[in-house]
Amino acid sequence: MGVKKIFSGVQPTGNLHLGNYIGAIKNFVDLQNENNDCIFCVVDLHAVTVKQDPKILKKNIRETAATFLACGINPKKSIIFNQSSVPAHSELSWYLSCVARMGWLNRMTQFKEKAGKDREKASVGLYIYPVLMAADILLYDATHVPVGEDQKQHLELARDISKKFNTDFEAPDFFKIPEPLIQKSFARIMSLKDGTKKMSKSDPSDLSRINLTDTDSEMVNKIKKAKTDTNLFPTDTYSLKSRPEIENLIGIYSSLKEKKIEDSLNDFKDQNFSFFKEELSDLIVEKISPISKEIKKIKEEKGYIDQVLRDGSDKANEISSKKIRDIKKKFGF
Ligand code: AQP
Repeated sequence: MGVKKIFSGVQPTGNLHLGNYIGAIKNFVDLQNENNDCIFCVVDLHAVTVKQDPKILKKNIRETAATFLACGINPKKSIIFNQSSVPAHSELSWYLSCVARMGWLNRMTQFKEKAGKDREKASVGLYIYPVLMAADILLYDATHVPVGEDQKQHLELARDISKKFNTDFEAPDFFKIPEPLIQKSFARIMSLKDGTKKMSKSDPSDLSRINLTDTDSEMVNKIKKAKTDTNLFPTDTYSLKSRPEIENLIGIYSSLKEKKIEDSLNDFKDQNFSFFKEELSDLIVEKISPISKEIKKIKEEKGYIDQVLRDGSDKANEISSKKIRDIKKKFGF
């Protein structure tokens, strides 16, 4: 297969965690190293769809960029920038919100989950979040978008918007129809405290997630306290269906070991959970500790993160301003 044009983003809404790493960033690095054209964005405009403290947001934008770099995204190979430094994202989002239909947005389950019961009080931005996401992707003619499973519906919407624009303006192929790249297994890492909820930056309990900035002892402690049950260690994948916390821990182990679930279960045959948890925390420390140390080092390099973001936004502005010029012509502006 030829070179793919990749776009993906991460919100600077707090410490990135093992779910972001396994579900998204690990995949970003692989795609980059397969020599695809990659753009990775710190999506700060998405972050402000819910209220943010400006000082904390500023820190989180730099921290997210540092995490990209520490995980292996190389600014010499990929474009790394923050969304608010490229005005074309907001501009295209407006044009596309005139193409997208209310009925399509009404179906978005993430809005329903995030807005909760008090939907009337949710920001309009939260409601049209998927339109901004479509703009992010279509602006760069991305052909493939690596995301966690939770973003699949938003990507389908981006495809629908792209098709409708191309039809409405009689411009077949003007926007690409982007393909989601969702990992077949381990696409959704769950909370360490509740196997039915996804691991999330905004979960009030820090024990629910492994942050990529955690120290070794914090990681070990969180795995020690991770919820399990009193039954014996599972021997087959079928029994995992009714044991979400166990399924999640074995999923994390298998993903980091790059093994099939069946083979991981075999590794721990006749063992107890405390032995498994020790092996799992050793593995997490082995994989995440170098990232955590690298994040710290990058943050101490004065001016480095700002320089990377500046260079990235120069490149992103150059590509996106050309596309905006063509889009404006289509509208008759
Ligand atoms: N638990 C997860 N398992 C697998 N993939 C995940 N992703 C997020 N959580 C998991 C994937 O990471 C990428 C970046 O996500 P994001 O930070 O932009 O948004 P999010 O999905 O809203 O992440 P959080 O942690 O749940 O943030 P908050 O709490 O702020 O809403 C995406 O590709 C996502 O699929």
